[in-house]
Amino acid sequence: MKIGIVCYPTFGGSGVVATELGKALADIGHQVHFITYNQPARLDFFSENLFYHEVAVSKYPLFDYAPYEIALASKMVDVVRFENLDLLHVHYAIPHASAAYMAKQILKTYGIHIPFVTTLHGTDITLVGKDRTFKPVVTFSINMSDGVTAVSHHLKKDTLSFFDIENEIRVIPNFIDLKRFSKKAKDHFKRAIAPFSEKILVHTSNFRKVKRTEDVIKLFAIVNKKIPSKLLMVGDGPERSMCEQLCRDLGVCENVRFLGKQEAVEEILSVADLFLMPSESESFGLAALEAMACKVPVISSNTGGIPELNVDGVTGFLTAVGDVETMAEKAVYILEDEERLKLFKENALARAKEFDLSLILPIYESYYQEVIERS
Ligand code: GMT
Repeated sequence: MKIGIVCYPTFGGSGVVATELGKALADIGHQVHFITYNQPARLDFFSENLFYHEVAVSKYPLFDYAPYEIALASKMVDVVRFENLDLLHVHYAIPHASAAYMAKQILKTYGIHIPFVTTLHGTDITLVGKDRTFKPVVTFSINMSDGVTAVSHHLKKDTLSFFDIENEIRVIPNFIDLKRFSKKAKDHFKRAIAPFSEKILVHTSNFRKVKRTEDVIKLFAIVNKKIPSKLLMVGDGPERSMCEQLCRDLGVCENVRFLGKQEAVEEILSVADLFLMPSESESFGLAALEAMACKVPVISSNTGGIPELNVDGVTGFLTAVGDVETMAEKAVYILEDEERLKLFKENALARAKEFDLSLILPIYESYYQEVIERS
């Protein structure tokens, strides 16, 4: 197949999933064309089956807001026409699904029929649940998609409750490439971070409010009083300075390191003993899956799609959003006993294997085929 993929080319989960999916499809012989405003973060190599088409938006003094959606739709029209694509797969409803709908209508005037699949990732739905501004366009573009997928059952349920959806939504969970995400020998790094064999806790995110990064610091401060430990904060975003101040207030600065945005997250996860995800909401929790693939158990909130991934008492623990005391208590329970920690680590990896790319890729492939055949 010749597939066009549209996504946000950033470190965000939806961009990562879209890029990894495109790379995997290219590896098995499909031709994949990425249509984005920047080279996707993990698409930094050459492959004969991978193509990248940049969406450039002109800036004119007249425009307070550059018309990105129109530039994107126009680029989709060009790529579909001149590269003879069979299908477009857009990740994130806003504005990718509505741009795909517009491109599809324009292409009809050239006598070209192109089906498009929309994958919902979470914030595109939950954001609209809170802010109704986008509701008519999102509802329409989901209903006009030739195929719709959601990354968890919880996200599907949320979508059906926020919008009037007539289309079927297929749940295809996110996946992990276990060839890349696996525990690596990084003893020198571990010694540098934790010279006295302290336990290493890790959080990775975009430091937005929804991630509740303050809870990470608060729960670590409790754990740190009981277990010699270090915390690595990976990523960057609006809440970072607040977290740095909180570390100063709670007196844990010397045990917390802010590493900023990192490409090779799997190397950091390779030295970790516990992953922390206290998010307010999370449609799937890809970062937790990445941790589990590197044999790291997860302390998370019991929200959104996380329970479909993290198994309470097996691969980690799930607690109510904001309950930092229980999160800390569960973290100590896992970390204080070496045998128990080992078991949780093995369970985390075993669970991650259920989301291996090799299992999820054929589901996408046959879904594409189904959409092409019926449209
Ligand atoms: O919240 C983020 O980390 C970014 C966001 C995105 O749109 O890229 O992530 C969403 O999509 C990921 C991939 O499907 C999911 O794993 C995240 O849970 C989801 N984020 C939220 O629902 C808050």
